[in-house]
Amino acid sequence: MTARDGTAEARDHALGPSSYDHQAAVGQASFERIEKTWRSPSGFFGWFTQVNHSAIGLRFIVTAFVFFILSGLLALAMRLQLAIPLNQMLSHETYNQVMTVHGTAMMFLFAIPAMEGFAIYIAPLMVGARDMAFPRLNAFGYYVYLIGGSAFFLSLAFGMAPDAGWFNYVPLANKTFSEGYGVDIWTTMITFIELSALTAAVELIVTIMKLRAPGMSLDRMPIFVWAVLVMSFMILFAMPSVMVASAFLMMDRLVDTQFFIVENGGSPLLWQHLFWFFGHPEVYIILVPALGIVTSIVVTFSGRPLFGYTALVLAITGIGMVSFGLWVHHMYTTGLPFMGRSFFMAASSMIAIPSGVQVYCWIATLWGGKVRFATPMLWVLAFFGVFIAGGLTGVMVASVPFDRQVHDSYFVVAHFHYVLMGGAVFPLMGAVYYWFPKATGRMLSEHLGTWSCLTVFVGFNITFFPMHILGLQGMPRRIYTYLDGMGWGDLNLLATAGAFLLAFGFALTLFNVIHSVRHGAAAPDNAWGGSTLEWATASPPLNCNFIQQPVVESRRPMWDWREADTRTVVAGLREDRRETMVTTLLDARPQSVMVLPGPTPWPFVSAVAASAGFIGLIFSPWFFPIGFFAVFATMVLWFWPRHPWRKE
Ligand code: HEM
Ligand SMILES: [Cu+2]
Repeated sequence: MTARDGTAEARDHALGPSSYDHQAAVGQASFERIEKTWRSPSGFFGWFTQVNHSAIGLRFIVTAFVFFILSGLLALAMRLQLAIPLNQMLSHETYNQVMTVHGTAMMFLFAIPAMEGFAIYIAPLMVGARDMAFPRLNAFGYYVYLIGGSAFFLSLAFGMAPDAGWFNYVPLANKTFSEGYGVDIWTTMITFIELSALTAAVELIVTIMKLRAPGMSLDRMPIFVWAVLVMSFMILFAMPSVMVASAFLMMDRLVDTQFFIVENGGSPLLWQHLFWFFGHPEVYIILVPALGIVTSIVVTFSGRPLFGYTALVLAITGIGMVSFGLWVHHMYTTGLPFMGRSFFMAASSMIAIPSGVQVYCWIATLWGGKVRFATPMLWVLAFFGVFIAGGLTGVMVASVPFDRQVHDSYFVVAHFHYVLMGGAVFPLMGAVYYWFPKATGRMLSEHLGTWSCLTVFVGFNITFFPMHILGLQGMPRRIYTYLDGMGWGDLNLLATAGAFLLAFGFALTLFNVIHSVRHGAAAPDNAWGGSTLEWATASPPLNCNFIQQPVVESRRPMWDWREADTRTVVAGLREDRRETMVTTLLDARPQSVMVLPGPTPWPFVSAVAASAGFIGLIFSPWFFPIGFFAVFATMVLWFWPRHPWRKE
């Protein structure tokens, strides 16, 4: 397919149509009517009623990055504590809490919601839809996440945070060994936050399958949208497993069931299976959309069509499926049968194949293009370096004999930070630089961005590379301090210094964002000369996304309209209510028109009721029925039929 695309076309991509005149397309009067129909209410109370995907998506992103900063500060506290032997800055109780909250929050409150946020913000734009399929459910999911995440961090402020690690193993997490409320807070909050992930997944799947603009058949979907689709299905299959696990544990602790208690026939290994059946795919739930981000950036900045579209789609889907067959590699040391371990060892190594295919496609795309090294591309280059290093140590620990040596040592801490920072944080930073102009209508400073990327890259390697060596020297993970004579002091001090450089690098981007929101240079509609539809709307996007939904004729509509914006559009949607096209699953042929609901406070009220129930559950099982009825009551009000158009 790539041969046909040819590179001649690709070589000279101009920056797209500088600005499509959205107003002239429909005329001033219609433009204002449509924008009024789709407008989000403003003001304090208005904020609680907003449902547009761009509003909710942006909130997910901002909230996730706030949790990233908080968890990052906890990481700095840990690094300070570990800088020198026999340090007494943090007590061992505090260290355990800080470590657990850092790990849990980074995974559940930062990485996944940040990916969901970009998916919710960008995917509907990319498929040319006017909003998501269930805008109110979307708002509900956000409030659940916000309240659950905040309660989780508050527990740390009250010194009652969970302290059994992010995978919360039993028997350590049983009532016998973990008294107090910490573990209960963990189990309820996890269940709670997963609820928000599930709602996001459902909406994304339906939006991508049914609301694509006419002509965007499955094989014209941007890779980012494919990645979001795969991520959403993975969430759907993986999350229930950890929800079941934490519900069991909650019941063990609250009403004395015996799922995990050995003396009464329960099984601690059951926890590990249920947790890792979710936990391994979780890593790929984070990684897969990141691969989509990387692909978007690679295509735009190489200025040529993607090499190997089909191969990339198959690789991403393949990674999604294979990742459900790897979970036991976290349990090599639990005494499982030899055959079982061998199977999972083979499967774990196999994941390197689709990963390799992707790297090959990216390199080939860059190779044939004329690469522009703007900031989003720099973050992607950093991603290549870090992520590939993490992948290599991954293949090492996938092997049973090697893993038995380094299990629970700092080698593993180094490995998973290379994968998670490489696979999630670097692409997310790229995404921030790439889509900031779209979301705000302003450019970020390239100068600050370059320095930020460089410092983060160097700081990251100084922090985490030494941990490989510490691990091989035998330093176990999850210890709050170590003896002088172990010889681990120098490398730990180096790692701590690196962590501060790393933090400084992130601070540069934070400053860049805060400054540029107001003072950045104005961004055109298509700020980077991208090929996909999010660049076809204004920057920031119109309330209705597209004043007229475009009709898609290839994989790169924006490049088709490069010379002159000759877009074909959908006409005839009503202006006085929120309408968007519904199309067929495979070919995206027009099928019907969907009317989307507008602003309402009920998702917020419902989320508060659900939160009260969940948080109460930590203290008494009676909150289960109370919460249930409260949520039910708010849902009745939420779904009360009051659509004005029914009267017509
Ligand atoms: C920003 C820089 C970061 C630093 C300096 C850092 C540092 C640390 C440290 C010192 C530990 C404790 C190791 C131990 O005592 O065993 C840790 C654990 C962990 N970190 Fe990070 N980290 C960072 C970013 C991240 C990110 C971005 C993620 C995930 C997206 C993450 C996920 C985890 C997890 C899952 C654990 C394990 C917690 C546990 O053992 O239960 N970290 N990190
Ligand atoms: Cu795994």
